[in-house]
Amino acid sequence: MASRSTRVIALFALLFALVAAPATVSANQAKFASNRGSVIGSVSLGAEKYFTVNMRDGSTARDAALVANYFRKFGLQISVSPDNKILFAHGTYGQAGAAANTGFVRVQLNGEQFNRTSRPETYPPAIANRILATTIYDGPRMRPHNIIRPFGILVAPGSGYTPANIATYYDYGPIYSAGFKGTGRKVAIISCGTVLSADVSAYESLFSIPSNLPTIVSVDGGSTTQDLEPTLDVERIIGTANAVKVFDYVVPLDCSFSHFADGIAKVEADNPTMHFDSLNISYGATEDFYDFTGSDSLLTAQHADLVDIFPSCWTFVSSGDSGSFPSGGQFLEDGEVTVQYPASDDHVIAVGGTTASSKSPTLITRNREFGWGGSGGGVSGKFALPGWQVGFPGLESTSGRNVPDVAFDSDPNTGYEIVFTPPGMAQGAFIVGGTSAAAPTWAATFALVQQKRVALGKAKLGPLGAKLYSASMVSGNFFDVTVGDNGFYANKVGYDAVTGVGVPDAFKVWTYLAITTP
Ligand SMILES: [Ca+2]
Repeated sequence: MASRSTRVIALFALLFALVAAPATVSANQAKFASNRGSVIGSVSLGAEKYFTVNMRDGSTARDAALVANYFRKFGLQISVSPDNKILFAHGTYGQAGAAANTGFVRVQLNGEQFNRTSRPETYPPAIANRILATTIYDGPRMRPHNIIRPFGILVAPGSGYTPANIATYYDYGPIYSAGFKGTGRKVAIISCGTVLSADVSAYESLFSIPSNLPTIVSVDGGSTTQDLEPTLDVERIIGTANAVKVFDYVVPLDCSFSHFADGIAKVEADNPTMHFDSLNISYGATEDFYDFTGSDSLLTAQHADLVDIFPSCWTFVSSGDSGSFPSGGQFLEDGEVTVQYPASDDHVIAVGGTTASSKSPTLITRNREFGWGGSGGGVSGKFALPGWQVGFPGLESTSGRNVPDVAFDSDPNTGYEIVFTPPGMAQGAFIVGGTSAAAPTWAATFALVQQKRVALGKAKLGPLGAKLYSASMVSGNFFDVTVGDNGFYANKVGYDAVTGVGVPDAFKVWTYLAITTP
């Protein structure tokens, strides 16, 4: 473990610019000419290829076997999820292309290179009728939602918030004092790249957390290269709930839409036996980008997996770090206002961000907490209001899904102290923010709720979305963020598309969800 004095700050900070372009709120519904990118090369037919196949609703074991056998005829290895809803395929691009009657090309779009199908997939009718979507099209990259503190502006401790600081600021102390730290609960995360045990151990040592290392689950070949995102996720989860068990579903470092969707599929396939309390996703992509690049099937596949995980496991998704505008490189037209997927899915809790400033770097108590300019938020062009938003006052839209639902500190200028070893460099402590820090904190908080409910002999909480919104109507449960904006949308009294219903008084929300709620 490097000492605090060897901390490396902003060494490879993501250069991040919020472009305050004129906004057009109707842009979500605009019809964009699809742009499938410029072809820059071919894809080797012998190259290794993983993908998943989502079966249509109501599929039986017989249906799954029929489709599995179809793909096997082309030499692909197929395994079927226990619920017969997903097939996991492994083989080559040549085999995948032959089965789907398509080919593959390497394309470049907005400076990003990826593999795509050369024409739409087609199957014999008996197969096509049973398939909902596949992840054969690799697609562009999902974006992680973390940012290393760029300037060292001190509205928080100089080394970023520690777990104890956050416990003080957001009132977790009484939960911990009552003996609830996540024992027996499980949280899954999906990440591109892995987390090093040495970093987690050093973090635990730094903050006197008992040893609790994550379990790594490799998906699509996985990756052994460490990355900041899962490191932040794991350390935020165990920093919030020391004893919760984290399962990191690691997909390849390229972070393609396809690999990421396969990660969600694997969590769905495992959940009936693992019984996860929550799933954290700290990645996203501009919602319209799926249409734009012709990769809608990849959104369809992710959505189907999230629906099947819900509500036995609640998914918490970071809303994005580019405010109400598209994520980096995934712009569609100047000034477009958009949200990111999967935060915009109607079966997840979308988590936005605040700037949680303290009285001073050493006096950790709320000074001002306002909406963080980077907090993703707005109105989905793809998903209607989830049930828990129907009829709720103050929404930006009464037809489209409003993003986010809740928030937590995310401004890298406050930031969290995280231990990480950048590839090829020494281990150090970093100050990291982004809505990626907020989503895992909420996922861990929900695990604390379920732990208390189980201890009381209650059923695990199902209708979380509705209960969070009703909790926010009870004075004191949430701090309503009323100052700030994320570019297009402004904070206001009540719900806003920057911070949702606000940030929690953790003990009061925990009490409401675990004890007050039957
Ligand atoms: Ca508000």
